[in-house]
Amino acid sequence: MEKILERLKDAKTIGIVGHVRPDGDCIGSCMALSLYLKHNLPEDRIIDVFLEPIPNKFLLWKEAALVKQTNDSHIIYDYFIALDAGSKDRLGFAEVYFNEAKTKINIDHHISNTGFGDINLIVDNASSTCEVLFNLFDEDKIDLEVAKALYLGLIHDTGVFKHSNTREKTMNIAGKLIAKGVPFSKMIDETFYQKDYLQNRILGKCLLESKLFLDGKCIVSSLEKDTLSSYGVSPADLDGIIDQLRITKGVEVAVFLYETGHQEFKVSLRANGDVNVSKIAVLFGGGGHVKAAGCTMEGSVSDIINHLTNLIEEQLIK
Ligand SMILES: [Mn+2]
Repeated sequence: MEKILERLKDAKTIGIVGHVRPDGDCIGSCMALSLYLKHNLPEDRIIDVFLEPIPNKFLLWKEAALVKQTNDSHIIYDYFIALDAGSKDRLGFAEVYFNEAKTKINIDHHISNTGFGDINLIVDNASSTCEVLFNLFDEDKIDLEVAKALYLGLIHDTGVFKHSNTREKTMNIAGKLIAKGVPFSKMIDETFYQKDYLQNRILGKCLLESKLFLDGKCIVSSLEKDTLSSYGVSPADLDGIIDQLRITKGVEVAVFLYETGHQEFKVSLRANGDVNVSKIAVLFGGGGHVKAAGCTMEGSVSDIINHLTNLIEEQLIK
């Protein structure tokens, strides 16, 4: 597998794709690999990146403006590389290029990866796809722009080195990237923690109006459609609200719901203790992980909360 980059040296055309609704690791790994190849291969090579629109906060490289968002050109790539995508259907509009490419490469860290490439490099104990890429690269050839991209993936997939996927190796890599001059304080603030004014206002409203249930072991907050429009926010502005609810002292389960259609709610669940929230989400056609799951539910806010708190209570008293 270390020979992957060796093989790419002979390629005339290389395509790179991440997954739909790209996150920090997806964008970081696509930018890292494309810039690394561009900076280390002869200039006549065609290296294209395909991604859905990149959120403004992740536009950290001038080359991000060259990322392609359509599949209307007809080109069969020598190599097409999928990054951070657990299955082929996650590739979105660029899947057609992947399917037609002469050699398909799949690099990822999801344990559930289906191995859909001709060549697959799945490192399921790596914190991020960026960590996998770091190990493929020649350290001396990693310049500041590539280092920034790799660092972005590390901080986003580890929740800034907080999640359990953070290993000693992850921190060692982060240290090496910092030594390359990555502006880490600024990147962490501006890509991870920063909220705009509207996002802060809606977070404040959710916290102010949150309610405790089950002797303070469960916290719930909800937003109806009218509120979303009167505050001028969209679902993307609600990221992080559930995490703020979850860290309330004494809380075992946090629930956040917002209305997506008439009496239809998107529900997020987070657990601190032993409650398996995935089990609850699955009952309503959703899913996720033991401590973080989601589903869509119908009914009034009070009915949904009743339903959920009953199920949470059942697990709490076991
Ligand atoms: Mn990832």
